[in-house]
Amino acid sequence: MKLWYDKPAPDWNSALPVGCGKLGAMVFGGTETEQIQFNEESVWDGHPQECANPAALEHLPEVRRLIFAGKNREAEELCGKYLLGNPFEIQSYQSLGDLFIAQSFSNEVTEYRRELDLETAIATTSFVAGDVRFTREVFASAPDNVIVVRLSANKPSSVNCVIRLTRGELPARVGWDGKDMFAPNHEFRRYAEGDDSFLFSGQIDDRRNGETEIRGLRFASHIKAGADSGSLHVSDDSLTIIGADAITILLSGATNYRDVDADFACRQAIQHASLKSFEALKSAHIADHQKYFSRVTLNLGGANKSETPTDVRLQAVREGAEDPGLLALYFQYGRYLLLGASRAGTLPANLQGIWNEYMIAPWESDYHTNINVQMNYWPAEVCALQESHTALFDFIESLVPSGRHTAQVHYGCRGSVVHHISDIFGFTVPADGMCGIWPMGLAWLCQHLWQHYEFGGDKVFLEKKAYPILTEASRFICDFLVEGPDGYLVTNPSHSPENTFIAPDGSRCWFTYAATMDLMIIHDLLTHTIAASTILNTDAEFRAEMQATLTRLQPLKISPADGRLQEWPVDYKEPEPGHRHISHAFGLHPGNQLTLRGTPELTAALRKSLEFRLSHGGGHTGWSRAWIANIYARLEDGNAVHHHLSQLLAKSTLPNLFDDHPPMQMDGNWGGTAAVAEMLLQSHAFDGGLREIHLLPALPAAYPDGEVTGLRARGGLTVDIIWQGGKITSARLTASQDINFALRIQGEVQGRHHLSAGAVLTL
Ligand code: FUC
Repeated sequence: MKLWYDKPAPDWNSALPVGCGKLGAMVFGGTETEQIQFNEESVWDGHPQECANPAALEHLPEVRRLIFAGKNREAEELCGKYLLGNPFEIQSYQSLGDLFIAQSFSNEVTEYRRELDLETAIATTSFVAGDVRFTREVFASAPDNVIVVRLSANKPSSVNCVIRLTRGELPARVGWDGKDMFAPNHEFRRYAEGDDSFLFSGQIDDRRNGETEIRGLRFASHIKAGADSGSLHVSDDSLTIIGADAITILLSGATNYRDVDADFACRQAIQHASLKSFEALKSAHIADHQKYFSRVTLNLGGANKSETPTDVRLQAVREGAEDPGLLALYFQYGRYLLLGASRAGTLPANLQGIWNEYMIAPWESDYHTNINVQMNYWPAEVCALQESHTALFDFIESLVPSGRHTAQVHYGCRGSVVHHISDIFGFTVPADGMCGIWPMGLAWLCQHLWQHYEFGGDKVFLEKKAYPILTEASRFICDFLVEGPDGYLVTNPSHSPENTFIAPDGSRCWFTYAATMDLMIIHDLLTHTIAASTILNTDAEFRAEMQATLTRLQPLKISPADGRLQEWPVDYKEPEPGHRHISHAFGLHPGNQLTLRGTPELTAALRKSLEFRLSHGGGHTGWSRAWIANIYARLEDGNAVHHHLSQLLAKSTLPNLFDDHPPMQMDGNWGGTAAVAEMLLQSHAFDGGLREIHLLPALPAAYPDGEVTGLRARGGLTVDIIWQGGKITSARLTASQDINFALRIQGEVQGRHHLSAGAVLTL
């Protein structure tokens, strides 16, 4: 389980990531110049501020009236003028800095190799210069909250180097879209501390619109080098080491986001870690990583190509080769990346996970809630990284108070609302243009809270964490819905994420009422909130209100013209028929309102919509392709899953196996990982009211032999499966709680089963 290369990384998209949820780093593996670009999760431009816009509520009735009157274009003009937040933008997540290690060799470098071992979470670069083998190991330690870099050689006194720490020095890294943004917006100083440490410390200058006060976060990074023998000299901008047997460099990063002094936090982390030997740091790191990572194993068969460099394997897949081992590696890499970007107690994974080289990143490297941040966590439960999922829950909870304010100011509604983008400062208002006027973010995010309960069965979590948020989101929805032209309850204004339609007057429009995805998300949310209030035996009155609301919700529609599931309540023409968002698939995946056997007609109609999208060039972004693979898994079409996962690797994957939107965006990695799990195990459906556990629901012909262990199913099951010649040969289901379930294997019903907590079913 290694990514490996026989050359240093020519660029960031080839560098190798390490991370521990709070800190992340990209290792380039250069020989004479090693570059380690690093991140700390809270280095964000911006600050908490009032963004709600009172004009919104004033104009909402007129917007609604115009939309119901079919005057979509006029409504849109009002939306653009009055419904957005003020301000309606967020600032970017930023790189914290770069560590450079310069070494010079008089001899040619040979036997070069750099690799990332997913089992130890260590990036290693090694090469020979003259008669000395040099090795560098880099890891991000969750237990010790530092990045550790170890330089060693197989001959004593051979390690000589100069270490520098910089921030925002590389102009090309400042603005991703070519904008002329060369000066990083920070106040910044670097200095030596003691005789073995070096640091920088500063503040993000977030002044905009003539503001005078700097309210950006303070940030810091410290390094401390410990040389085994040799000499160490520190100046105001570098550390020089001469004649060491080996060196251990500890790198920390922090901001004052959580009300601690950034410098103090860095100093403390370094002091604590420097009490340990390198070996002790390394073994604590490996044990911590393996506690989570080794829960799941996967073998998809195929030839063993581990002797071939990863970029060469990827190139072969681009040229049409089959490489099941590379997909298995990609799957485990997705798990590795989620552990690297998200741990209990950290901020959740953003658009780039935690790895970002820019000061102004693509889409600010933010939290998009109309697919992206959710996709990040699709693999979390099924792939046994449920602790990482909790970072998302804390974040959702942190948005509730600001969302409550937005719900009131913008819509005059109870409850709480989140629109389509957010940052770490509680941003919940509509932003970023028309697509921002989408009040479904919190409602969708609630699915994750519910799923965590479904998989793990933790009632305390349901009561204390999930339910209060579910009710906030549901209250907002109950108030936001209005009666539509057919007497049903509908959302208004409404749009299908990022997609437009042709209105009857020929204009291209965003807004209508009751876009299908809204209806599906609302169905999902209210169904789960009702279930939760029943399980917790609470809020009977509100439960009745939600039940009544659900009954009156506008039904989904199939186009009389062509049998596709409609994306909007009116069968509008589409200016972009291959659009990347397939929002009306929500009910099938990630939701479960539609299932292959439970709602055959709607599901068949959705399949038609999907095929239409694909025949018009759909699936062109990484995350979109990954979603399509998940949808086909729910349609139990294994060969289509295989096709789209192969396309994901071939067309939307960078040399370091990061997802390529383009540009790099990590949701596709996690969507792809979830799709692999989804082809092997599903537990979202019900059969006659009983939870259905489906083994190998969508096994592609391309993987006739394989084995998976440790996947999780809803209802508290851990599942191991072995298959040969395309057929299951054995399976083991271990229950963590009492469960009654219907078993299905490769499409065929296999009876009903009961397992008590701790019991095992062997097939
Ligand atoms: C959504 C998508 C884009 C991109 C952005 C970050 O807006 O439509 O493709 O992924 O998020």
